[in-house]
Amino acid sequence: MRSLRRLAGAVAVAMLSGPAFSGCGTPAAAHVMELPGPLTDGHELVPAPRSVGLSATDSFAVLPQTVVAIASESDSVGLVARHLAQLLGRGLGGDPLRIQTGDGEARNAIALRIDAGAIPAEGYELSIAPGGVTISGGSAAGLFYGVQTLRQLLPASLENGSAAGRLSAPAGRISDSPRFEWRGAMLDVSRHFLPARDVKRYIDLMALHKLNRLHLHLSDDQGWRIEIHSWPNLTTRGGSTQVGGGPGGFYTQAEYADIVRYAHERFITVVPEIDMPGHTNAALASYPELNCNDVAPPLYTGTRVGFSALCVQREATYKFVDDVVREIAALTPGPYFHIGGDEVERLTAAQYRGFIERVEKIVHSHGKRMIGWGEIAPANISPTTIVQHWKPNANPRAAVARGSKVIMSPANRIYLDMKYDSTTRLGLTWAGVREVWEAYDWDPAAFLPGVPEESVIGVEGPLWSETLVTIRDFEYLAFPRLAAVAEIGWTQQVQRSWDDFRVRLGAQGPRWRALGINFHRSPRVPWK
Ligand code: TNX
Repeated sequence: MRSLRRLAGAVAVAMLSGPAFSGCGTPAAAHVMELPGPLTDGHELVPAPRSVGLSATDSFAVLPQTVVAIASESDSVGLVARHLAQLLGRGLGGDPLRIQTGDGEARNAIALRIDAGAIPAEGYELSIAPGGVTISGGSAAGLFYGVQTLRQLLPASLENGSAAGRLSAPAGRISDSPRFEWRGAMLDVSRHFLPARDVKRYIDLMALHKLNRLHLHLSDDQGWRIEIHSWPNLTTRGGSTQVGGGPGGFYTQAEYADIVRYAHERFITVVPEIDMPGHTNAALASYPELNCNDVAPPLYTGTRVGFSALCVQREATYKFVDDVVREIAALTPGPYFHIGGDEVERLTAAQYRGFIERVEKIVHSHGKRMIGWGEIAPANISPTTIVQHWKPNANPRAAVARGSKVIMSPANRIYLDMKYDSTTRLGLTWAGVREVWEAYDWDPAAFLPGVPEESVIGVEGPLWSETLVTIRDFEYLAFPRLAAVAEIGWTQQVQRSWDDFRVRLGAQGPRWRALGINFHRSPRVPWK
């Protein structure tokens, strides 16, 4: 694997090195370069790009007078330009860099442009020369990913402005695009509530590694976390507690919309989940009429699963689902709505299937594409519905055979809430204890019989919060494993190997420290 990567890298350098990179020697020399630390095909990027050729000698220096050059500020390219100008300005310890619009030549500029014809939609080409940088994106999202790569080529001190005036990136060329369209992370904000500012921080950390889907688990037995105008008790009562009995919390619709906007500006699509028909105690406790016996159960602050279910034989239940999906869909520009569907023990198989099939129609009537956990696979769902695989020994192939795509979140690999080892203070162990190499070293397209590459839409790392209270707790279980999820989602399988990844992962240490991330120092990783 490693030699394959080296070969691919060498070919890339040979193909890409041009007059701008007079410092490039032979391909072997280009790999050696003067980047600090152990060799990793000449770069320390996570996720690894498709092809990289970096100069051993030449570099581009970012100065306070460096400009970000774009054709026009009006569109989403302007958004990326402002993001870059702020990132670099802050890194230099000052104001955002100046943004220059128009076609004129700019000296000492970082030029951003769209080249939709030649470059895949989420792809980019980054070319760095001593006199200037150009990032071409297949779309604004591709440009944004090119910006994240440039960021990782600059010193970690960029992240906290501690290297005023000394930011430089090696000259070279990178050509890149992702393997999968779905590169996701899930936050369980139900078992323990995370305020909007913490969700935004998680979004920032996702963006650094080119993740593009934030799945928010907004309801469960222990808490309902999003305001629904037509059913106000869901939050006033259902949102009033959490695991262990703390104060809970919820997002107003304005706060949720603000999270969605913040994610969108980082090219991350928010995927709202309302878990049903099970995992619904918070809703059942808020409205007696959702219960078959018209009696609202008490609020629940434990961690058992499977005991709750909506009254699926009542029409009122479907009015409830319709109202909730309608209000959330109206706040969510992304195309997806996740209906949960997991771990229902209180219904017959026929009742469960009937419910899922009817709810799918409701989701479609509000213009959204349905997603559900693996349990929905046997129902007669549309081929547009996406199944999220999680449970060991449960194969969604029935849905795959009917055309559905699968998000791969196998609990025994990338459930980020599993402990790293038996000594980890936070987390659970039901799917095993998982160090970062186990989270990294598998191929989503070769994991489940009957679920080939073309049926896999991507990967997602869920982070369940039974044991997590503060954002620092969430970070500790997510990092470094979330970076493994990001590379599984982005990097071609032939380019991936643990031996190579561990070195690049170790190189993230200074940047993660500069960002204040509370990360687990996994053994076998040469942390810098
Ligand atoms: C299983 S994953 C669950 C969650 C728990 C999680 C803990 C899934 C669809 N259901 O309700 O929080 O395990 O790891």
